[in-house]
Amino acid sequence: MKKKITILPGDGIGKEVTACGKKVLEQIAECFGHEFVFDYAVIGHDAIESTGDPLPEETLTKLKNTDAILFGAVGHPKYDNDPTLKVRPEQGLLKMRKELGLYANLRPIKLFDELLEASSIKPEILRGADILFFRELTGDVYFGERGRKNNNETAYDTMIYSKFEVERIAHKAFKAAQTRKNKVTSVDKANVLESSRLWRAVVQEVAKEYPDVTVEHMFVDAAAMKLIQNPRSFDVVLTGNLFGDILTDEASQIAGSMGMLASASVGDKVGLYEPIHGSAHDITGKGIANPLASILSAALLLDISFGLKEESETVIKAVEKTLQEGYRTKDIADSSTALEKILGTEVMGNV
Ligand code: GGG
Repeated sequence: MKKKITILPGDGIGKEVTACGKKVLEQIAECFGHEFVFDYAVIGHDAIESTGDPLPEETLTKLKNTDAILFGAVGHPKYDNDPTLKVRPEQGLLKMRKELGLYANLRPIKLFDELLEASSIKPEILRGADILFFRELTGDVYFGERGRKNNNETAYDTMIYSKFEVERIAHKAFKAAQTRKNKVTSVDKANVLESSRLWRAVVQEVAKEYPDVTVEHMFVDAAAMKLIQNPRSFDVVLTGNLFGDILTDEASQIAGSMGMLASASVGDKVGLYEPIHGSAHDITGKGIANPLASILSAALLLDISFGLKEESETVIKAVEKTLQEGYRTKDIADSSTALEKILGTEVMGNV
């Protein structure tokens, strides 16, 4: 199979982890006789520095003409405490999702047995937890009207959803549930928010087309609690952009660390694969970033965009074997782990 993959390293540790994801893809191509052609593009802070634009036109053109995208992260600490900076790295990410129609963000939360002790949650609660989040990605407060008024003393962001936006991601979530445990938990805040009442009504309508799937509706505050209290009670979780952003960071504790969580953003065209973590400038350049989220994102890319199931499974098994061999980065090491075994690109050797 011949395919073009565009690498979008972005900022901070995005560069380090996508380099590892790319090496694993190269290894897979060699082992299975595929030809993957790679090219690069800039986004985020790096792109602002070089072009003034967090998503330059040249990048967008490349992304519209590729078979799949392996993305790292965007962000830079200089923007965190300076509201006067109007052009921000995250705008590149949001614009890319909108322009490429990437409305469904799949975030699998699966704990490798080897990491049972790495989590702050008790092993007996965690064992066997396996959740697939569907986070809506192109609506909600991220794209609603926002601004300032009253002489800049009042700020607002609008939570907004339209029926078609909820429908299309709900169908994806229900279809995925049919291949798993036939259960969808739809998370909203329908006791307070009008956009959530629409969300719930639309999900109830879509659910009628999937009589074999059990659907439950849960308020986001209750879901946040239940995720930690009883993670095994979830199968597919369907939720909006903001709630999904927050809940999946929380759910990373089920998998041991943010450094373990991969994601796939899909819509009607090209697929984009990225770790859920950000640019982590505090650890950039130290060689201690966990590359597994990027490597597992590469596994999702092989499966979802290229339909290469065996190749994808090979990557996941290589990650498993590497963990069994005792390799760890700091974020997943418990007190009993031999820290001299540092997780770098060992996964490649196990492919
Ligand atoms: N790889 C994920 C990433 O770069 N996250 C930084 C960020 O700005 N995230 C906002 C979001 O995912 O909506």
